[in-house]
Amino acid sequence: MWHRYAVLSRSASVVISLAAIQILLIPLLAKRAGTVAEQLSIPLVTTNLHSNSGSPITNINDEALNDSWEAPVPAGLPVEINFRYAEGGRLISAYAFYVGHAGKDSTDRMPKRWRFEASHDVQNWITLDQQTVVYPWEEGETREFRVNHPDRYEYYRLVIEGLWNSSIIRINEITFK
Ligand SMILES: [Ca+2]
Repeated sequence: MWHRYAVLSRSASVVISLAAIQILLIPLLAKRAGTVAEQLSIPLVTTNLHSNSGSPITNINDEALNDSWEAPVPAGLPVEINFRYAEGGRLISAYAFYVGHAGKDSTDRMPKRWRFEASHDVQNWITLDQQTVVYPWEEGETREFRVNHPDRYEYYRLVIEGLWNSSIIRINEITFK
């Protein structure tokens, strides 16, 4: 603080212009920090399925619980949902599914059996978790699953091999932490 007083005693106008520069810089710096954080935390999401119109795959990780990703699943085809993070990747220690509020159109269309995998190069994948759901999904539920040996990866994917009771997949949101 001592130099602040020194500046103040020298010239009030210098203090005023310094304050003005700070006021101008603060929003610029905040915006830059926000952009970097977004690049790190928001992945590029893709799928091997053709999504229904109005229900794009990006709905699955858009922080909106009331919209959903939906797609018909051809018989015998494993569903892949791919998440790519910016260079440097991201550590994920748990993931969670959020179920919508549309009755069986939400609960029956949820996954039943899947693997959660990670990769550094899209060639070699390691299984971080695999699940077969035993308890029925409930409307509005958030169900979290923990990851074995969390580490920092650029690529993650869910390979879904079965749905609860439907040939259409619908997921409102997947979140990571
Ligand atoms: Ca959503």
